[in-house]
Amino acid sequence: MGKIPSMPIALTRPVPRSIADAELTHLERVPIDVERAARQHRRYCELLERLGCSVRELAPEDGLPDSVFVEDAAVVLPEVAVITRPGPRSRRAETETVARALRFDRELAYIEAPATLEGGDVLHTGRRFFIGLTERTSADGIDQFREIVAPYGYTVEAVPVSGCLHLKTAVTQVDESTVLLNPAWVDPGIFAEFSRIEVDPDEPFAANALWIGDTVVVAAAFPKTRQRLEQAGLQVTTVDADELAKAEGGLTCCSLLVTPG
Ligand code: CIR
Repeated sequence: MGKIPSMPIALTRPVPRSIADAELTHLERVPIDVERAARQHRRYCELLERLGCSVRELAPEDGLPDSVFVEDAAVVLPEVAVITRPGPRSRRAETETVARALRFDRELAYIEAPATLEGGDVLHTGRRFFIGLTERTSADGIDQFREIVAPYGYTVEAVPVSGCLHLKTAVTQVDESTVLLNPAWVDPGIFAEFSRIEVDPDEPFAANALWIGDTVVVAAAFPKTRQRLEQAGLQVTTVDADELAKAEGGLTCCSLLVTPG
């Protein structure tokens, strides 16, 4: 009998009441409609379920303005979960509840002070990691990550990023052999072994797409990039995320995918 495919778990956390105070680095602060952001987030979670994820929602953390962006708090591999150390002080407490949620699924390892590392900088493909060297992820954070994962046979490459928050703001994987990227923010040459699709120049933030199973999720605000992906033969679906984007969050950052180990 064939192996029954096991669904990835998607950890999520609801939009906090304080999201208007979210950290911003490359965006101007504009008012955020909390109800609308929460509605978009619920639709996003429903979409994850439809795509075959088992959504496990953490308790809200209304006092932590960026707590909906759970991707940044951990990187989960089949062998270990690396609990990160986010750059901004305001985000550090987010990791405690994420670690607690993961402790029965995985052995935990920690990025230790003074190093910093955020999950949004970690692009995982097969046995390789590309990790953005950014304002949020320091060189010693990358070194610590490498030491944690090397015993399991993973390699780690540091990638310079400029003009955006995280590596995955600039590039994400959209199938086994293809990345979607914004060449203004990351050097496409680093991904020479992949087929590369560039975002439409009018849609710089479209590079943050979420690949689940045989579907690529793109924010509804990026129809031109969606078209490029479809022309490349990829199956694409969209979700509204423009209210969450005002807090400088994309699609990958609203879930932490845990593939059964
Ligand atoms: C921050 O600046 O930390 C949040 N406002 C946005 C984090 C987005 N995270 C991600 O893309 N992985």
